[in-house]
Amino acid sequence: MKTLIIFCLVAAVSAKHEAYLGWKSYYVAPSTQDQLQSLGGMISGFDLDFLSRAALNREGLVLVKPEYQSGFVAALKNEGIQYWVHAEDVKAQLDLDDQDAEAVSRSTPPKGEMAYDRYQPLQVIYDYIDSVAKNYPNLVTLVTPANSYEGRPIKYLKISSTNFEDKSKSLIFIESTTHAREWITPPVATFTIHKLVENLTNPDMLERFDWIVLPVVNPDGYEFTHNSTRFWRKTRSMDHFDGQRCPGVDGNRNFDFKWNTVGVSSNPCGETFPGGAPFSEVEIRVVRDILHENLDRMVMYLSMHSYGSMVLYPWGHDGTLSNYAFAQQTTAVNMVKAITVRALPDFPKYTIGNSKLVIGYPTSGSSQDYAHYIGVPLSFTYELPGLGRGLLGFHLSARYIRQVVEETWEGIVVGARRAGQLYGPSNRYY
Ligand code: 0X9
Ligand code: ZN
Repeated sequence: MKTLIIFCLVAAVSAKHEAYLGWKSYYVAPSTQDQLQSLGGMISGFDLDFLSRAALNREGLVLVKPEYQSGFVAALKNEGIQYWVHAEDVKAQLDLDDQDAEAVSRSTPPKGEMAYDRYQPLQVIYDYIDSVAKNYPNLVTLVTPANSYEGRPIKYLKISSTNFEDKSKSLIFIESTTHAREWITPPVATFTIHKLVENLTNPDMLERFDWIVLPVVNPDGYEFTHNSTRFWRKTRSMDHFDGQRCPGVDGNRNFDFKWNTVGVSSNPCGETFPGGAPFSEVEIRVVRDILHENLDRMVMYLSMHSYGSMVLYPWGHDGTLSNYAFAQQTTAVNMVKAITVRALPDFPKYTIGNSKLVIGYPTSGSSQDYAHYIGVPLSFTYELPGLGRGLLGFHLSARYIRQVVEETWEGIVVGARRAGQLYGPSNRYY
């Protein structure tokens, strides 16, 4: 009996991440704008899945399925794009990552508390949100506007020292985990809540601003990455047929701005499938509704993603700049300066700029562009720090979570101040 149990345990461990048998991951380092663009052009042909976006002289990390590896390598050679193998065996690397995570921490925080020494499952995040709302009723309102496709509640917090009643205050909206696998993003959101409610070291953040923080836009996908497929990116909706049934829509292609025009996959099984219609996804309608309901006071919107150490701004579909680009650029520079003061020396430096120009490929239907299009003056996509040369594994090791959330908070504070100065009540010139 004992032998049988041990056998079953071993079998269960080795069966994990089986979907990635034979997959490889590559670092790719384009060194000219032409190379960056041709790399972008290879995405659909080789069904590339970028875990970390490449930029000029900034290597990206890309997952490649077995059937495309030789063609992809040949195309890189043909274009003269520098590359090297990151993991010969993606499944084996994922197993190693799991061991690393275990080595950092095995403990679950007490119910209602948050810890930053491991990536937390959805329930821990939700227990934390619930308990903050319960313990600080004068500052925090919990909102559950809808359930996800699979029926999980989508929860966000409204944080305000004046119960959202002082309409002269500016408002900042932060959301994360549209992309399920980007596990460093919910800790950044919960740490923001912590710094606004439980550990207010920057009181002007509450005196001058109201906040909306939505830590998990895509709870179904997030659970799926924990329980089944580590690199799941999309939602889990099942509304789309294409001969075969493929679940999921890329939430960051589902907004109604230039929807389904560029930088999308028309194949429902593709990673950047934009859905059957704009706002087809209930999770994305929640983000849309928050934007519209608070538009008159919203001075800054931050959409948290990973990886790449980048702060990006509109327009993503064609690389042109909006009239607010100078303010976006200077705000991003200020945020990044504040982050850099606190950053670890061996982490990649942040890159700032227009999203298409920085990552070399267009995106349509993104939240960043939609928010700006409807009138939020400062709208940014953060690609949080993660992998870089010398950092192994597939996601930021849990030992760096605290570092990233703390440094990112410094950027948020500076960004909020700048947003208030530029577009706050006494200075609304938009
Ligand atoms: O492709 C995306 O949606 C973002 N990168 S990620 O690796 N997190 O998937 C980048 C989006 C940048 N472009 C716009 N926001 N328009
Ligand atoms: Zn993302």
